[in-house]
Amino acid sequence: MTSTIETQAVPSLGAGGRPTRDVRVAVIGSGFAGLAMGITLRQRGETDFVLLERAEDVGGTWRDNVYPGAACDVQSHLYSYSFAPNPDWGRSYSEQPEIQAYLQRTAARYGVREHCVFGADVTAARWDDDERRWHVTTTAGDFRARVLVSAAGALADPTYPAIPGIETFEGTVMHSARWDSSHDISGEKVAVIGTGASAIQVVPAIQPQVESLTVYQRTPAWVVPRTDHPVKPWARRLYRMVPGLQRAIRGLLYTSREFLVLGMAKRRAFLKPVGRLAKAHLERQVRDPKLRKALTPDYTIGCKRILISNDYFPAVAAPNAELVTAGIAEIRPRSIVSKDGIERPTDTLILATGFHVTDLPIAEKIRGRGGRTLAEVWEDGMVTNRSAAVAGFPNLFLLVGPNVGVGHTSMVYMIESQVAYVDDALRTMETEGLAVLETTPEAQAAWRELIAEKSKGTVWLAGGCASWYLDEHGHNSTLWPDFTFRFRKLTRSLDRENYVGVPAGAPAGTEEAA
Ligand code: N01
Repeated sequence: MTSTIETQAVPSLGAGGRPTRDVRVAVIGSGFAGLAMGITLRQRGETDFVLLERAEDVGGTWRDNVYPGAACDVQSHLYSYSFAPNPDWGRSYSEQPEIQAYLQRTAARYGVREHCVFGADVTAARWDDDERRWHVTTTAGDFRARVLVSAAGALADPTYPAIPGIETFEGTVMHSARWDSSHDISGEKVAVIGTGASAIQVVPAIQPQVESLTVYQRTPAWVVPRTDHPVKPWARRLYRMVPGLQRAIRGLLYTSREFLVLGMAKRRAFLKPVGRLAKAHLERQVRDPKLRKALTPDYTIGCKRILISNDYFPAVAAPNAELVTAGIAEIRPRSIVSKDGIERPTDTLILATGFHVTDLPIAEKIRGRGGRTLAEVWEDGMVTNRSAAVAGFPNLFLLVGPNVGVGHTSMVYMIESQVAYVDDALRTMETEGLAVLETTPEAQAAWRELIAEKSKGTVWLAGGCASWYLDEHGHNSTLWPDFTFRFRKLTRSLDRENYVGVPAGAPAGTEEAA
């Protein structure tokens, strides 16, 4: 791409008079989504872009989540880029180090690493109507970009529970996504708060090493068996020799997982066999009826993420482990007191309490036309056109934002769909010579309506659970509530009719008139 989006050599100074680097495209984040965007830009010859990364390495959530047992619960043949298959996956469900190494390798192989600005935490991004550019302030300098792509991720910023006294705790506190590998928990009295996807991986990984393990459960999870196995060397050789085989397996995995959507979003009766599988798994693994009852959810399977594990229940049932369901009354400097009045001495407290998903912190930092932040515009719920663009925020595209989440399949599929859409938007700007591309409020309203319509009667809304899939108003603002191939179809190319474009060179103020 030689002259995609209007570029003018306007010298500028950023906040505090600091020099500003001009780029065509600034991408926030270098996880799966940011890297995919960077790779796509590179592949079409664009070199004038940066990936602003607050950490010192690529990888996003796979760089950050280094807790013991961290692994993917989607098979690697599917949970990887379609354009970069890896015949050498060591297991069917890869562990965090292998996925992180894959991302590092892929970033280097596609020449994206050199576009990363590490240590660049985006503190503010402001649209300037006169310049028709984004001013992006980071901890590693200021940038001015024609187009801003937020790939900051939904599982990026941990949530810390507001439990009385938590700030007085004198032992070690670690969020699962901020694991301190230098801290040795061997022989300690350890408490884990949470029973989500992260907790059920960390619990069995640490249970054999600690003196005692207390799991504080607010809501039990439905857990199904994990069919994980090492990939034999001959199979890896075969994948290398016959790449089509890996593609075929990917296709099979994708198709079989889409069947879950039938039960989750169309007809809940289809979830019954999955529920029976989970129940049988629990009955097989937990003999104690009291513990089994405490671990049995009272909501429809699929309402919260279905978890996969073969070793979570045995770990909770181990002699050194205890499941506490009474709720936490308070945390004291060296102990935790549950609501039934029992005080348990605690050396290390692990918070497997999830992430800011429905209140994305990046939304507080991005200011569109008129100076309002995305968070302010989204006060009544996150609204977008096609989960990618927001009216009043010209030349901004979101990846892994509202209503692209999936609980049943690979997020990478959704990311690739979104990147193709943004890529088409950039091409449109190039071919039409546009300086500004902005979606309309009408398109947003229609997308919101579509999501609400598709969400009606789904297990996420009607399954009888509370989950981070729903926002504070009870709206589904996180999940794509249909087959993922339908999302891909709807975002295959830019819906140009839903955008207002301002040609390069048009006088200032044209935006409002358009
Ligand atoms: O977080 P969660 P997670 N007091 O929000 C509990 C992805 N992921 O990090 O259910 C007591 O799911 C909360 O209780 P409740 C995946 O998309 C993927 O585990 O709200 N408890 C819940 O049990 C996943 O969905 C992989 O009642 C409190 C837990 O903390 C997402 O990350 C692996 C509490 C939070 O569960 C998040 O998973 C790991 C409080 N104040 C994660 N606050 C893959 O394999 C919260 N809880 C791809």
